[in-house]
Amino acid sequence: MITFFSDRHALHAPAFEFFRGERVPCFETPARAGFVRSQLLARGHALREPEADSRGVLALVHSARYLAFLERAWADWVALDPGNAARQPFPSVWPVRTLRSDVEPDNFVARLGLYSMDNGSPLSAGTWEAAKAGADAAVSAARCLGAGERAVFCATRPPGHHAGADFMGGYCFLNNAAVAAQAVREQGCARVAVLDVDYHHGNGTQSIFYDRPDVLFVSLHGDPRTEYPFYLGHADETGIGAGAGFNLNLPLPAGSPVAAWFAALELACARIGRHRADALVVSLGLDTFAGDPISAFALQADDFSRLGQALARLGLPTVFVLEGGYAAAELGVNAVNVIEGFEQD
Ligand code: Q9C
Ligand code: ZN
Repeated sequence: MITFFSDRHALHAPAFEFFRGERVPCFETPARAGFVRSQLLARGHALREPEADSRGVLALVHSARYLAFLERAWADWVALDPGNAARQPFPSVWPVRTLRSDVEPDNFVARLGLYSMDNGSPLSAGTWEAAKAGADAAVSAARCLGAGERAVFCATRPPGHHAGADFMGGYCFLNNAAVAAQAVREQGCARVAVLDVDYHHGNGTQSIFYDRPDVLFVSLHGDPRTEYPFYLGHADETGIGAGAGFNLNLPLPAGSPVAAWFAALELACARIGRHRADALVVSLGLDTFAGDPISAFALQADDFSRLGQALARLGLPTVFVLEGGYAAAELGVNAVNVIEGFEQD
């Protein structure tokens, strides 16, 4: 399978995130991509540098003012104080209900809050470059499908599915899966399905396509009543306006057994089949693994092969986009198991 990988991912390397009021080392690290890369190479998969420029598609998925903020964010942070080059910015104020989000403040931390859903998406000097490389991979992958490829894997980080049209969140900045889906649409596919199998609901992807019938969004995830992102991902969210009926959430209780997860996957695949999609984008989160440090599903390494096989049976040109997964060494094995399971079927 064609696999896109850019070393530019490593430019996104914040040191800390917040957990229970304390600063802890980031879970979403450059080492994650290193484990995926070395497992791909060890099992004979060649890597390609993304060649597309995603700017045109990014403008269709994200707001202009969010993109402008993100591209300049680190420079603006350091311009406040040269000492900030060694500090991480975090938001501390957000425009929740009754506050205005239409006027962009001048204050940097206020703007960071405007464009963030949480304080859990740490920025570093190269965040824009790394995230942009991921979006470039997503567009490159869509072009491969346009050229007749059966499947492409974007082995990218940071992840993307929590990022909405105008906000970052959950370690995500640019929504690579949404970029891939939109780019596949630009390739002439009338109907696209996005299947999100990350442990966490893909709130950003859902919200980007919520009013659209051309992109079906289906997600399997930990119940948001107890799991991040908490404020979206319930079963009664089915789409709005022209998009009514084109959103399917399959939340499962934290701690659900593997059999329940695969039963939900079967429902997801049946819905995708009914969409008569021309292409599939998979938000490939691997934090459903039993050993994941921040999640609570129970998949084992060979379950990821089974996932790849089930996805292949949909018979669709497919873009895989890496999302979460924090059991670092096993991340590589599990990712390549999905890819090889898909190729085997
Ligand atoms: N410090 C993705 O998997 N909460 N994002 C973490 C532990 C946020 C996960 C709590 C989890 C976000 C792409
Ligand atoms: Zn996740």
